Amino acid sequence: LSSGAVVSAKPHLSVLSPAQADDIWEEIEQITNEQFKYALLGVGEGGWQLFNEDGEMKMYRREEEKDGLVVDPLKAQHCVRGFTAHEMCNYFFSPDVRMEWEFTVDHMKVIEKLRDDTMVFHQVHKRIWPAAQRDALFWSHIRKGDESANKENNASAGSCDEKLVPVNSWIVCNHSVEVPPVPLGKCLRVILTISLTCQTFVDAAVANLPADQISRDQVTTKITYCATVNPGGWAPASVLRAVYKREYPKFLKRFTQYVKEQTETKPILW
Ligand code: 16C
Repeated sequence: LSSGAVVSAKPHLSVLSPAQADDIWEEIEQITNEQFKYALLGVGEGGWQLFNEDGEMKMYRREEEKDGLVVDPLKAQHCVRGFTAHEMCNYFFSPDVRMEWEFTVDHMKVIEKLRDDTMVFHQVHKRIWPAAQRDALFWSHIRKGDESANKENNASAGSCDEKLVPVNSWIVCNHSVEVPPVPLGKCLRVILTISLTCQTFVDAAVANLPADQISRDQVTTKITYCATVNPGGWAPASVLRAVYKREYPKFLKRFTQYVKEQTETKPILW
């Protein structure tokens, strides 16, 4: 763990009523499906502007404001060799490793574990002067993508090498909740919808081999990271856009590198 990090990965007692849990499940189903489709739409339509490019990594945004606050949606695409969609999504979802790669968080806690694949997190983020400190309360859900999406997106490896064959896809979706209630303290609460959608491809030359005969350097994952974050209260637009511009590329580069290092000596998790 990074020094000074306070992590609590163990939830306390279940604090959601059955009715609240039902509402969350309904929302999880709807938002996760929506985010999956939204990610696979790519950036061809929707007025996306490229604002950062670094090798295969491309970041797009749309300038948007709501009630005078900057809420620019972001869509980032990346293509990385050496690990699978399942591996990337597991590391993004797991509270046990979050503080090893997530440097915008001061401390986090699992508030509720609804199931192994679904938790409610509370995170207090680092403060950016002169704005007030932010926290976030959100459900996080991991699941395997619809098989048909792999076939439909056969041609959409995008900037990845054309001679790739789709294998599977995974998504982690994070979305703000209001329950169970967590006091604000000194923070303003951001409202977020963030998804990480990953598609595993293998080199066409090995596509017919059994999985255990395929090596890491024959595996490519196409990553689509989508984020819409409402800052939840006043912050200067110039500061916000500067933070976006700096933090998103930093996060995606650091996180993909982290997953590469973590997986390189382990058996492949398809
Ligand atoms: O998706 C990411 N991480 C996930 C696991 O933590 C999760 C995160 C959600 C929180 C995203 C926004 C929280 C507000 C951050 C406040 C600023 C921290 C910067 C500290 C710099 C030292 O889905 C990866 C997240 C990647 C980074 C996101 C940066 C977004 C900036 C949004 C600005 C909001 C208000 C800031 C007020 C000045």
